[in-house]
Amino acid sequence: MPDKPASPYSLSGKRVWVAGHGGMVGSALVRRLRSEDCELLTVGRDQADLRRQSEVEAWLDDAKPQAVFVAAATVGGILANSTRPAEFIYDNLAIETNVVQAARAAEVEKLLLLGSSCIYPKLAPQPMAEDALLSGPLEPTNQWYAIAKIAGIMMCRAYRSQYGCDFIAAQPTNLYGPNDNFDLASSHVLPALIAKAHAAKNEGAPSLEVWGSGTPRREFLYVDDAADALVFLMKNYSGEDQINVGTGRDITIRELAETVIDAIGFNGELKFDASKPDGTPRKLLDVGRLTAFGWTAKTELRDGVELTYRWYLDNVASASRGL
Ligand code: GFB
Repeated sequence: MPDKPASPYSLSGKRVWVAGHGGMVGSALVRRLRSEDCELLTVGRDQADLRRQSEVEAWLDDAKPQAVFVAAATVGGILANSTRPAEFIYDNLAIETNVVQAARAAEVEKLLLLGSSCIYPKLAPQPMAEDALLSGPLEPTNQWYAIAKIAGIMMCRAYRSQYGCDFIAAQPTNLYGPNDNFDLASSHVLPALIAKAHAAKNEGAPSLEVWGSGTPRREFLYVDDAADALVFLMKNYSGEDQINVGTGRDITIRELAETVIDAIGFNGELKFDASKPDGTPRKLLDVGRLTAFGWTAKTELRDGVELTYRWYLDNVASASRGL
């Protein structure tokens, strides 16, 4: 396998920092790393705001992690990306710059930085292979976030090239699962549809609103599968390319909405709101390299939606009822 280290990087006995442990991906990494023989490190924003270089340096100096997962990011769906561009570009550039530089200074052995599938050009050939990076213009609705994530990937490459740091990047597709954001103004499509279908079912509403035309195609990966892939790459990959992490299968937003309402038991109609943006027409990752390394996703979309809905019922719906 190309870029495979001579022997896998062992997490055994290592001090492993998950930056962004409170988020959807970070919390899945924490769950996954519990089955590794490593010492897990986390830090709250009150102790180290990752947008502040001195706080990040002080934390790394003190905690001395050997391996770092950079899952911290300011993220959001299509609306949040287009209405809060400054936050998306500043927060993400700052987090990546501070963590990567401080990790080098603290002699971290291995670092994995998470990208996002919006780094690839709006009209990249599908499925999108790793070498589609920087081959064309970005999708305007999320270009700010994409530019920041591209910069993070390039930082890992630059630090590998100039300083010999074993810093790698992985490129997950659209993720969903426990700890997702279900707020309709800032969430991604899948948690938004879960929250809407749940409300529509409880209210006995005749229909549910779906943004856009329903024709864009997206690929969805359950976050615990993503965390498993990230740990796999931490152990088994050392190279400069960002490695795609996905299922290799996509569906239309209409098909996704049908799957969600069926799983939740809402029997009304879907109404498409053409005044809302569609975003990029298709986003499917080419997962050939990851598959060749020996990793494939396990959770079927329908099962993942059910698991996520159960988490939503226990953690979000119950809280909003004051239970
Ligand atoms: O998941 P999403 O917000 O972001 O939207 P992207 C995906 C598609 O679902 C778009 C449609 O065509 C939306 O118009 N959609 C339908 C909805 N109903 C809804 C709804 O109720 N809420 C939302 N949010 N969408 C994101 C980027 O792009 O992809 C991020 O904005 C990130 O930066 C992420 O890269 C992976 O898939 O278009």
